[in-house]
Amino acid sequence: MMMVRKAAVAVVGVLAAMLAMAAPVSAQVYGQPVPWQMNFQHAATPTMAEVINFHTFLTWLITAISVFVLALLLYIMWRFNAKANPVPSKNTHNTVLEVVWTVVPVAILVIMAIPSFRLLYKMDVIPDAAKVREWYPDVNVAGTLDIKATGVQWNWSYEYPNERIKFDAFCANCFPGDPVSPTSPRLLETDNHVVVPVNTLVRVLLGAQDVIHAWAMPAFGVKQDAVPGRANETWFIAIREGTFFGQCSELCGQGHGFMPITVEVVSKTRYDQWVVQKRAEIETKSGVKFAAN
Ligand SMILES: [Cu+2]
Repeated sequence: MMMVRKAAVAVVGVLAAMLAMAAPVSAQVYGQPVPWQMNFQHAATPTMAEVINFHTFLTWLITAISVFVLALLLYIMWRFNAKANPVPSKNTHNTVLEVVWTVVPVAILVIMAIPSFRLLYKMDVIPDAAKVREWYPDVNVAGTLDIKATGVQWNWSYEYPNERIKFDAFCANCFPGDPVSPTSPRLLETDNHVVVPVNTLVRVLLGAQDVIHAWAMPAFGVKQDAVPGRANETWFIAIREGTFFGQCSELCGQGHGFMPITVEVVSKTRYDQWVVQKRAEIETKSGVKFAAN
């Protein structure tokens, strides 16, 4: 009896933990992996919301297919075993059946391919604000921002060309003794955050200084290679404020695990303050004043 009670408590505990993982997150979102996580991180962009929906759709589809195949197998074991069916059929062909088992899987693949290619297209093409509104009518596009990210062995360098801001982002807690906290997870926190305003179409131009890196941000549904000598691009529009963590996702050498990406999504007001602050920082460091514009 005691064992049963213990098992029941364990099951309830696991279910509660799973529910807690699925529960909506607080206002201050930290897009980062959690222990025992089984699903994606919460979507912070409409693209990621679409990726999650597509994944859910595929999961149901493959579950239905697996259950159907299992049912067929069980039926055959029950109906056509040597005892139940002592005289086996001598049939070798059945044209109708063969057409069905070819056409139905092809139809299923087409059903999967259409939303898949539609989503891939949206992720690949850099849209303008009007296009984003057309794709995601619920999203309020407040403006655009261009960022240049360069992969370097082993850190990311960022440039905001229109704001004339430039900085490097190194891992802030990759090494023994570095400070780690729940809001500053190990191997994910950088000393300089990429700060972007919420509801803004951010276009990211990607390059690399030495070898291939990849700029990946799971909560944004973004993963794009940064290739030396080649300009790649990607985009996102974050619709939730918070701090989000990603990593270089192309094996780039021994320091590959130590070049995380931290993106802070803030209000437009806070972003404008950050730009002023960052420029002042750059002026102090370089001793050169920005020309008034
Ligand atoms: Cu890497």
